[in-house]
Amino acid sequence: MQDASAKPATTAAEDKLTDGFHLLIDALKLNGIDTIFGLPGIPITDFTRMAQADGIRVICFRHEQNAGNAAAAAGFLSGKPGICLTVSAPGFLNGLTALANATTNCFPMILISGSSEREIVDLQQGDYEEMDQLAIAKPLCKAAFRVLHAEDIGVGIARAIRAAVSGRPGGVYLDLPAKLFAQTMEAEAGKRSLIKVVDPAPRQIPAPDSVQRALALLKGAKRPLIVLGKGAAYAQADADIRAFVEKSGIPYLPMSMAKGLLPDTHQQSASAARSYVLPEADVVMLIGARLNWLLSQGKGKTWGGKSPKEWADKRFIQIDISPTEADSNVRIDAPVIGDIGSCVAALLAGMGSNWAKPPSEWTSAVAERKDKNIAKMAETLAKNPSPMNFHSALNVVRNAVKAHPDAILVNEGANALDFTRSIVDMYQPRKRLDVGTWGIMGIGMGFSVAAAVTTGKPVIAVEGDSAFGFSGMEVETICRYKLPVCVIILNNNGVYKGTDQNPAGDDMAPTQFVKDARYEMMMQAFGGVGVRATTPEQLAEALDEAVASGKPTLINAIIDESAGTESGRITSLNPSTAKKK
Ligand code: ADP
Ligand code: TZD
Repeated sequence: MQDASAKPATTAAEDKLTDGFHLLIDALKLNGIDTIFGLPGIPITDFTRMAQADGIRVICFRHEQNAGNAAAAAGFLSGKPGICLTVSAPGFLNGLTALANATTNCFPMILISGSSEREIVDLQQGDYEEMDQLAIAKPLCKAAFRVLHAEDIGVGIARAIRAAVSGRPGGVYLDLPAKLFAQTMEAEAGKRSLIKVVDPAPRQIPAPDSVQRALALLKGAKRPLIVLGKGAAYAQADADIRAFVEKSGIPYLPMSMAKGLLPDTHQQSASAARSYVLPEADVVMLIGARLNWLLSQGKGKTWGGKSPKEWADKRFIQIDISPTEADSNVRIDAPVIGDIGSCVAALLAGMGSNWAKPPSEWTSAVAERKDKNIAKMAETLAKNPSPMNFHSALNVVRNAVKAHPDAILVNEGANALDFTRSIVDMYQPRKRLDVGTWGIMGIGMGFSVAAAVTTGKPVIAVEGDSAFGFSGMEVETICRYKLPVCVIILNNNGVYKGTDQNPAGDDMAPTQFVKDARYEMMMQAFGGVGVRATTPEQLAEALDEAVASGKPTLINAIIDESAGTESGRITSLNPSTAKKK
């Protein structure tokens, strides 16, 4: 029986053809890509429909930057490149910030943008959304490609995947002119043109002598320290990393997105003694962490140097996949170049069975500092001031993450970031996503959507009220896809805090927002749950309910508007004027 409502039967000749739309879908599926984050419009709207019809999950956003951030986070969490799909010029530019941020953070993603007529763009004759996108993307990502012919789609996707995930991961741009989508070719030939990428991120085995050099240095150390960075979290070598740290007995510091690789409550964690271990250590082993600004470039007072730029008397071991990372700031005495999984496995094997733990003077001195600071923090967390402050609110989040260690914590803001990082312990790898290497605001809702879609676990997003504003419209996206995301806004009425005053007029100060803003109503507007919480009890009740129900929830947590300092812990990066009024 023929179904009268079925689409018109294709002719035999049409059956033998395929086109750009379908080759692109087939190429992505062939390579295990099952999700696209994007925003439709000319020339990609039909592509989103066809991809969805073909079983790819298409998650559409309200702004391309958030789709791009989602792709980047999906890339970090899964090790597969996250895909962001946008329209030409303005959509492309909106996605570009996320692509640049992904590259900076070493997250694999591919930004695929439709583009206008090449002939018109190149002669600058004024096409709809005219822009030379390839040229603009090139300096901001690892690689950029354009595909002009349908038979090259397979190669284009293969090159984009390899560039995104091999070596140091990063962002890739793929330019697809509108005409390409409708180009047809013989289906059989099309199929043969596709490439299933074999071993997209090949292991890079470290040179055995580099491993020996590193172990010798570590063995001779009196006050060794391990620093785990987000590269270590990305590498998905969790068991070996933990085994290596435990077998070595060396205190370790996790960078913010490496928290949870070993549980933050681990006895070797030196997080609570950071300002003691950095200057005191004599040998430091970096595993997937760069000596950039987040680590004071490896020099100066943070590291025990006497002046801001002085190199302290230290030896560094650096494990990284990028050979040019070593010596970028200070001398690296023992670079170990390879993928972290292979490097850590080689180190473990090389340690033998009777590795001596570090001297107990060192480990007990670290433990003493740490215990003192943890006790001090416990005292602060036990206080219950009115109005709430960062500590009393975040104590609630700390308990919730302890109860739900598989939940993913997304975090942005200034004080909201610094306090969350130090107060909320993480227990499992890759459960913390934050502002990363740039300290960028705006990742919040994109990362949350990706975390929920990629893992299916509950997501708790702790957001400064300013930070939330950069991607806040995506609460609609969260409601539309019914994602288990609970957004907590630590609302102090402004950027950093809400108490600045304009000394010269009626406008509010540059850092101030509308007072008592009802952010929770934004979530209610789209059918989610919105709660205004003024006490830790109210916050705890709403958060528990959100995690239990999995319903999209926004908690407007009202905190003391005078709480917070300018730029949080990086106040000193603000230039100050020498001119007196
Ligand atoms: P953090 O901000 O946590 O200190 P960074 O982003 O500065 O971390 O550093 C991450 C480092 O990890 C980068 O230098 C990158 O080259 C490296 N890296 C990423 N993935 C791997 C991997 N699979 N193997 C080895 N190194 C990696
Ligand atoms: N724009 C972008 C894209 N990134 C940035 N980092 C900033 C601006 C500057 N900035 C920060 O570095 S933190 C921050 C801004 C605007 C917001 C801080 O306020 P908040 O958090 O309300 O989010 P706290 O808890 O009140 O500090």
